[in-house]
Amino acid sequence: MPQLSISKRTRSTPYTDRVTKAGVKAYTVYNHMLLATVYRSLEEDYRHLKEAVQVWDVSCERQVELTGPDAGRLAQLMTPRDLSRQRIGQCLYAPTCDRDGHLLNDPVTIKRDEDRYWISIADSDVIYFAKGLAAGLGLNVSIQEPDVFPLSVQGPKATDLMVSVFGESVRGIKFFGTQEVEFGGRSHLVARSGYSVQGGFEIYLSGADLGWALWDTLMEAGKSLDVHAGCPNLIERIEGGLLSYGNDITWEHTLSETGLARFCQTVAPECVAYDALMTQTAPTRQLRYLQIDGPAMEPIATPIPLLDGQTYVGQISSVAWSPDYQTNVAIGVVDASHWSATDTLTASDQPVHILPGPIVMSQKTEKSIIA
Ligand code: THG
Repeated sequence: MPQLSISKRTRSTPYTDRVTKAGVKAYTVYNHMLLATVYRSLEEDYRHLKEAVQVWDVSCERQVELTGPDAGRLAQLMTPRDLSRQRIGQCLYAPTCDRDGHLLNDPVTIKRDEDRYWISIADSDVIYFAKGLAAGLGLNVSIQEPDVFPLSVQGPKATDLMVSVFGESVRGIKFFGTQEVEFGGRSHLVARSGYSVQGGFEIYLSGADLGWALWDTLMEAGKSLDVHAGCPNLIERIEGGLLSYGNDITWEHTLSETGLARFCQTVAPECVAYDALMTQTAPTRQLRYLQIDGPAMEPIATPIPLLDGQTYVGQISSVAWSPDYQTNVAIGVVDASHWSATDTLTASDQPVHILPGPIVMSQKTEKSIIA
């Protein structure tokens, strides 16, 4: 297999030394930064994530920090999701759209203060969009990538591990809520969030110099909980319906094609996409959660066609064999003409079924307690 040449452009993180020592087997590049994809094997990582607790280096979830009197205005220009009632310390999944209503990113936006926002981005250069809007509109705001490196703690034993390191108070953090914790003589933001549906936390480490200490402290404290280094798991995230920007959703898709319009029921008139979203017609294709009958399929590097007979009716962007559901789980975009198709769709000559939602619907218990 070809190797990935690592250099300054494929940025390392404050945890990379520990990730390497933990035996990482594969990396991807996300926001120009290393992101582990496999430690033991995709299936072993999956099983362990569902049973124990993992520490993930998700430094690549870079923060775009907006500071100044126009920070809130800029944050709202970038997303159709209404931020007007967002409380300080609250996280919101707030898709970024351009003036045509196309999706530029699907970040988590955190209101740190009245005039300070963190946009915790997926894999695209949101900072240029922010700087362009600020320059074009003459906004009074400073925009930078702060010295902040998220470390995620995910799995059913995540709360036990977090409590043992940061104390009982983190137990009280609700889904997409946050709290400040002290570590290494500095304050860091902790959120109940993360790119799995097993539940967990994200620690926004402030200051790269504390990376090894934070990693080692969590690993030491988690020994009795069978803690292991982990990473976003392809199988688990498809089962849970978590979308991957650049794979499942891209700038070629409109907000409604991605299904993320459900987070933007009230479109803020202040956002740049407002006119486009108000005048758009019904989508002719849309993202769907799929099941593909066996045999087990390998992960794909490029989309595969979704067919009805010989007719192209969409494409599959993510797929994995699910050991728990004993089927392939997938995400893809399907033409409107085939949203009700039953038993006629195929991909790679295997039968495809459209599901009403992610195959896992019941495990998201924490979501019932919205911050
Ligand atoms: N955490 C943080 N930043 C991130 C990610 C993250 N930036 C990049 C990427 N992940 C952004 N994409 C997502 C996708 C899904 C979710 C979060 C970020 C997510 N979705 C839940 C869902 O769809 O069920 C909950 C959404 C909600 O109810 O608001 O959590 O993981 N910091």
